[in-house]
Amino acid sequence: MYQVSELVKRYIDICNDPDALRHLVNEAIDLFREEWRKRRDPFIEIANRNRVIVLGDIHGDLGTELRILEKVSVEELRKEDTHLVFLGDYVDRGPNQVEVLASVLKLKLEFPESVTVLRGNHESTPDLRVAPHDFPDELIRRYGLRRGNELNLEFEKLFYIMPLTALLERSVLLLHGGLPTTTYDRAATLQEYLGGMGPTDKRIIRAEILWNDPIEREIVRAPSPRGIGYLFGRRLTRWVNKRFKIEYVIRGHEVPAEGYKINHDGRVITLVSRIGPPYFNVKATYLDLNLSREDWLRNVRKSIKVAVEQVL
Ligand SMILES: [Mn+2]
Repeated sequence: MYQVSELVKRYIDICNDPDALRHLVNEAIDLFREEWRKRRDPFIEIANRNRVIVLGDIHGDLGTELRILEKVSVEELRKEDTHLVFLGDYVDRGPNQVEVLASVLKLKLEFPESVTVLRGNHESTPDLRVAPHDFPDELIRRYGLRRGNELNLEFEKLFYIMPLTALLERSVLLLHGGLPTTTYDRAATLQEYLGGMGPTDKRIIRAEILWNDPIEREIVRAPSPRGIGYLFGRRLTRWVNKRFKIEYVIRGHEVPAEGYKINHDGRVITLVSRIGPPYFNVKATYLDLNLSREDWLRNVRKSIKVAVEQVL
């Protein structure tokens, strides 16, 4: 009986071997591609689990990742009793960005039915660039110019096909940034809302899911200070709730000082699962849902747990 954190500590050795790392990325590409092929919906469905753990942005903070994964046993994942959801932003800004991304991919490959790895806006591709983006520089620093650049191209291929959304028990939507606005009032199904009704929709929706943030105004959307995506308002969240029976949206993307924040009458929950510069949050959190309880849906907010607390 051992914990997932122990497994991760063994996994990260792979980061010292660029060939093994490249092999891992290619295996992950094959797996994501296969999953897209089998899936009809734009979202990943997660159902019939006793426990679901959700992590927000990690940004290279391996220490916090380990603190969270030491609460989960390997056995739980193996039995498909527990499901792990990662909300994206594995890389940039942190000391162990390669380790964090590699460990998450290894977990996905080892337990494909028990792990969901969503894309964040820092899983950047040439058509959707994030700045500052120090991941390519980190790859060059560690593996040299030629190998670093080769690896970066492989990672970009992977980022293109990473999934964007997951749906838990048909009532909790998991994504990195926020609810898309472009199919508001047009989509009749959640498939149309998240997958779009044409190729133009698809591109815009992808950017919105990765970049949007909630705002406490009675609107659908407003321009975002990020220069990409939108701020989505209470009216949009209410519409999504009424039309698609989505009770909660769990997302990362922002770094609340207390490790989490609540918007839109409790329906939008932001988690951050990292600590340290360049941010000033004093707590890192994660969500630990006990779905074997009949009232789990009413206790989502109470299922936010503190992983690390900064002692000043
Ligand atoms: Mn982000």
